[in-house]
Amino acid sequence: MTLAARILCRVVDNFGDAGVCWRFARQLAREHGWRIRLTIDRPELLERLGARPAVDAGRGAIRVERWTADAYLQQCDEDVLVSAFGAEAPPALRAALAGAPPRPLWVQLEYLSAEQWVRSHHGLRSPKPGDGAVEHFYYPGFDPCTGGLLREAGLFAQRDAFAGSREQRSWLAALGVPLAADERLATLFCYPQAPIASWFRLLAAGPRRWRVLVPEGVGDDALDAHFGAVPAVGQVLRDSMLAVQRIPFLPQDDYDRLLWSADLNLVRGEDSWVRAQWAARPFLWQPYRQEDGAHLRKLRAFLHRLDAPGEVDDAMLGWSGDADWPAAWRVFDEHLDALRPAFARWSATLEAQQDLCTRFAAFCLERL
Ligand code: TRH
Repeated sequence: MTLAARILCRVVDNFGDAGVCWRFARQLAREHGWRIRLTIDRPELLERLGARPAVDAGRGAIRVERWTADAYLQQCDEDVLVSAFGAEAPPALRAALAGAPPRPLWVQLEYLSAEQWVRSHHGLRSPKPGDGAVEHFYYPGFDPCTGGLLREAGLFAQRDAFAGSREQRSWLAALGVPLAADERLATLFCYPQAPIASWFRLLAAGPRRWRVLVPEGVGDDALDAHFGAVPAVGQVLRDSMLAVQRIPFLPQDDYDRLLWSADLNLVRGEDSWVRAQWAARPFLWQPYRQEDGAHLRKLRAFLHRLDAPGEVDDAMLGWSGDADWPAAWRVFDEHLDALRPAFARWSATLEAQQDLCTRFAAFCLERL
């Protein structure tokens, strides 16, 4: 049975909230035939991510609408109401959930974490004391007891056909990126707290040649500090063994292609983190910084699951300011080729599990 869902998304910061909601909407429509109404306060972000609601919906349908005044959000005619990342239903819509009507099923889509507690919280229902409305908690995660990870059907086959292909070479050439046997390629998507300046110094000193691709809007202060300039798109700045190339912020599907092309991906937040795992190549993840240090707990929980060699742990902790970064980088860099199989194995382990949208569709059908 195909369903209809309304997804509420309020962008807290950056691209992740919109990025995850768009991916989720697209896959439910395309692969499960759902009719989706995505109500989002900053729909212009979807355009930057390359979203094409009219053509991307496959056998389903996607309508994107701007969340303007709360007043027009009075009721939900769909089967499922998704509050993404804590997006509160406005008062009139919230009142319509009182007494837990059979429809809509009200689901809180939560942030991704590798922590153990996610297993016991996923799927819980919580009746509201005031009016009997019932919310259901859906936690993405890394094992079968959680809500899973967003992964489109056929993604790995696309990746494997692309990597090393002629198409890849011409795609990179169109982006202005040469592939050279004696130069490693990295992509850099991080928060400003990362030790970017220190990394540039380390890379410049060698011993290997690296080309670092930096999307617009990332690392501007560090670029300015190291090179005395913030490069324009397409520009390449050099310092000894290091070349830094500014690239445009790409549509999501092209960003995947980029991750499938690099020797190392530096990613952040939630969605780019997952995409780097699907690339089956070495990556360093920087979690979104939280004042109480919760981001480091999340990082450690993930490293525990990844169970990779110690140099991976040290490098990720160093990149997030919780280990000696220069020392960790030197070791990581030296062992990069040997570390690659560990990342490929991790990707394959996760592939063996059902993806988030398949689990989500079953979760809703069981409860409706
Ligand atoms: O943008 P982010 O920092 O978003 C974060 C996280 O979601 C975090 O969990 C949340 O708490 C915080 O915002 C408020 O990082 P994330 O999650 O990786 O999202 C980036 C999106 O941008 C992702 O969908 C990939 C996409 N992207 C492109 O499409 N093209 C690009 O060139 C790049 C660099 C990213």
